[in-house]
Amino acid sequence: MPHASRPHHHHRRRRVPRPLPLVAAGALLATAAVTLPQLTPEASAATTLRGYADARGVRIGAAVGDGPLTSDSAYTTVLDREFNSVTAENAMKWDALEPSRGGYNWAAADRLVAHAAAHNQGVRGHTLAWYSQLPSWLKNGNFSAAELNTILKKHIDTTLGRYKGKVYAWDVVNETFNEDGSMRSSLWQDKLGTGYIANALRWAHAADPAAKLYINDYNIEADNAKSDALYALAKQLLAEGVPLNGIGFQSHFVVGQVPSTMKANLKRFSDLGLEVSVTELDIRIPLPASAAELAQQSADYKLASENCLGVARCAGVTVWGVTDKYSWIPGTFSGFGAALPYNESYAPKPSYTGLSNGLNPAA
Ligand code: G2I
Repeated sequence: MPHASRPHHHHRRRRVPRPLPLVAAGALLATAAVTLPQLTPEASAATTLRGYADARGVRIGAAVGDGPLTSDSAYTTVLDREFNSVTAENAMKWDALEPSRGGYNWAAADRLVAHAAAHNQGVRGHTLAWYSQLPSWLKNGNFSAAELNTILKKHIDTTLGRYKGKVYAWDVVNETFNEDGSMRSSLWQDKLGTGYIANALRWAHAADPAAKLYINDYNIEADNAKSDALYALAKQLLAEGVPLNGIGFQSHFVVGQVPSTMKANLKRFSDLGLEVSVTELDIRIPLPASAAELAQQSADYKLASENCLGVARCAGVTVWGVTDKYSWIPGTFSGFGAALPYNESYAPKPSYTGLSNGLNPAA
């Protein structure tokens, strides 16, 4: 079976028939001759984030840290109830997978992939060729261009080979542009030139032909110099027959600042025939967050998710974490936080409702 980016196929494999949406079940109640599906726990899950996403055939994902995954059952309860997709927040980055040359550490990545399989969740793979979180043997190895090509191909072959059929989409390259649209300096760019992107996509396609292959970046949600440069690159790669399937819009926003051009910008990529996904959504607030800011954040979550889901080839939305308890924001943006749909005690915030309404076309 081809490996689909959308979750329908999971449902076909379910033992329990997929419950009808509650509205439809209510309509059926009126016609007494029809046997209702059993009200399984999944039926009440219709009003969860994943219930709405499943009903639309799209992904609602969360970035998952290995720490909370292995130590916090309140965390996994919410993760498994609300999300039909997971992304490793760090466990599939190069420094995590191959800390010493040839010395692989798959444990945390394997745990997440196994968890996802057990909870009927898809996995987004993150990430293969990036400037950051490279192991020091690679960063400081002074490799020639030929050696780096071999190393990158081996990394892609090994990683995609291990998870073949278990990862529905890969962020093959991550964060390749400067804000002005020029190519960002990185180990790959500096030694191999921009051609490494096409090579990485081709190698990834050969290693797992069913996985959707993405270029992922931040500050490309608006129509701006950076997204223009990415658009030109994407168009060129497609014209050259390079297996590029999608663009990931990270969407690390500040409250009240979802770009007004976001939907039109995603649409122009979708119109190229590419999938578009929001891959790392969070919306940070200066602390302490006021009620007005939390309400604005809720509207922002709704708008950001609708900006993607309202575009033809939107595959889904992933939030960069589940709860404010583990978010990367306070550690990086001093004085900011409260960026996610759940607070530190796992109470849903107004932003949960905003995201839920964004996923639910009837809201
Ligand atoms: O920076 C936010 C995201 C931007 N887009 C790419 C994503 O991969 C990136 O994720 C963040 C993680 O959320 C952080 O958790 O990437 C950071 C590193 O670039 C992650 O932080 C790192 C810490 O800096 C390290 O000190 C730590 O060892 O997490 C590592 C693992 O816990």
